[in-house]
Amino acid sequence: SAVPLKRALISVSDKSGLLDLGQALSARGVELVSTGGSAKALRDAGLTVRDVAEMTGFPEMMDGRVKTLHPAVHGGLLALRDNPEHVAAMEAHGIDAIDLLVVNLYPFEATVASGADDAACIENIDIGGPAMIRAGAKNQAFTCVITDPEDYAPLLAELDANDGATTLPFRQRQSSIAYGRTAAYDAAVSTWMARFEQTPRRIAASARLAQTLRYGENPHQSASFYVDGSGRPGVATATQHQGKELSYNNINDTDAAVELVSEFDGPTVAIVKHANPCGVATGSTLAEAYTRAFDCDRTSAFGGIVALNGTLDEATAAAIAEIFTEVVIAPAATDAAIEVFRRKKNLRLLTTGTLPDPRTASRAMKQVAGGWLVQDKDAGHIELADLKIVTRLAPTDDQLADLLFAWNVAKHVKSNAIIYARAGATVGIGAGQMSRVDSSRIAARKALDVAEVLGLPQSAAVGSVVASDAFFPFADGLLAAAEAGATSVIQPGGSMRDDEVIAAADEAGLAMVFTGMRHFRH
Ligand code: 93A
Repeated sequence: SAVPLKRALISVSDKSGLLDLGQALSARGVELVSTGGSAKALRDAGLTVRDVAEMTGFPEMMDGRVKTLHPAVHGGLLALRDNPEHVAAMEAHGIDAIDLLVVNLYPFEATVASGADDAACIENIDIGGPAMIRAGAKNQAFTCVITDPEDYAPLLAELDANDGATTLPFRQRQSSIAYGRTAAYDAAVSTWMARFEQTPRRIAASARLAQTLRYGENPHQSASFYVDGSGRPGVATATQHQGKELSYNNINDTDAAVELVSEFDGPTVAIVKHANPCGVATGSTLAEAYTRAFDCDRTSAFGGIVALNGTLDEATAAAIAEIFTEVVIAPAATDAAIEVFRRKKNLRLLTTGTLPDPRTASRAMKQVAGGWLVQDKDAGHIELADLKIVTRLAPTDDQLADLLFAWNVAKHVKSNAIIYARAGATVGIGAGQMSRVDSSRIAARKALDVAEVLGLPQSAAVGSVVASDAFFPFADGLLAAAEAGATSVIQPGGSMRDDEVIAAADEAGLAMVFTGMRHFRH
């Protein structure tokens, strides 16, 4: 089952590690065949490369849409070398066996995430790459497929350990990775395309009744839960490990909680009540993040929904179990964590497998009397580079990190949303007020409560950053935040009175950044 590696076809968009790999393969006497950009990169590094166009006898054409879609390539990937008919066909048509396929795909997901226009997204749907990956992965008896630069080193180790050959177990493992990759890739394409599909009528057509609920938002309302078949990870597709049935409000709140924590990379926990977070925090561990989130509003956290963006471990479960919690949702849970909850009969534990990507496009519907409002889900995302510093004073790096943290929380808080945050934890959240100043006041009030709970000498908002989901129409809201102790501000900007608001920020010694994006949520 060991197949000596004589010929490799390399076609990669992500060229990281390419030259080292090319050199290592060349040094082992492997013939390199490659597509345009990859061939050029290898050649520029002084390696000998055969163009795939020479192998197919066709030039790469139609802006690269057709490069490798040719029997000379697919025959070389799919031929069973121990099948005399296959071998005869290779000889008759001059097809060379391809022992190794190294492909990574056009960056479709990243292109969508960058907010590129439809034409650019479509051009980044890779056709030839997945076709080759699937062909090579099917022919795992002879062809080894590598789809991730992370697997270059294991490949070379495999060759070293097997006298320049690949073994069947290695190829089988790579095949499964390969199909995982093309499945995820096509799922991303389908999800992106589905944004055109999701009219209320089509959603209704694909909806499947998942659960008849005991009642709706209130006991006198009957209700049910439908899933839309999109497969988006979250409350609709989660596995429930224990506890009684989810209620209508549980599902609604759990959804808000999962979507919120999915915005963050490091260990992060959100506690949600009435579809708003009452505490969100990062930490060096999830247990620490939970405690910090809990400290933001210990009263409201009672009977809340806790969402984690990482695997629920025993320590975190033990901390959560100290108070009454309705639902805990995480991508996964350790056996020990599950064991901690087993005694808590009223607590529902859900795992989602993975987290939803907050940047994937989808549609959101809301019913009004006599109709539906349909819009893109708010997949807006702000990075450091998007921020515009508008005050004389610039935020420090720590403040910038907190500003982005608070901003990402604000996206998930009902408008008007005002969030005070410090060191990667909310210290005061003002939600759902008709006036922004009132939300500011509530958030500041909460920061005083936090100080009392933690025994701080002054408001927890002192030295904090503040995020506002929409612009401050007047300076008053901003000044209220400064008075509460905030030292730096993130907001969309775009008010008629921006100049006044910026002048007030300068006057108050605040650092302020504009995002240029609003996050209303109603
Ligand atoms: O446009 S394609 O779908 N048509 C093809 O025939 C094809 N063959 C390989 N894209 C195709 N590829 C992709 O080109 C590979 O999956 C890889 O991502 C990329 C490498 O191109 P280059 O070597 O020119 O940078």
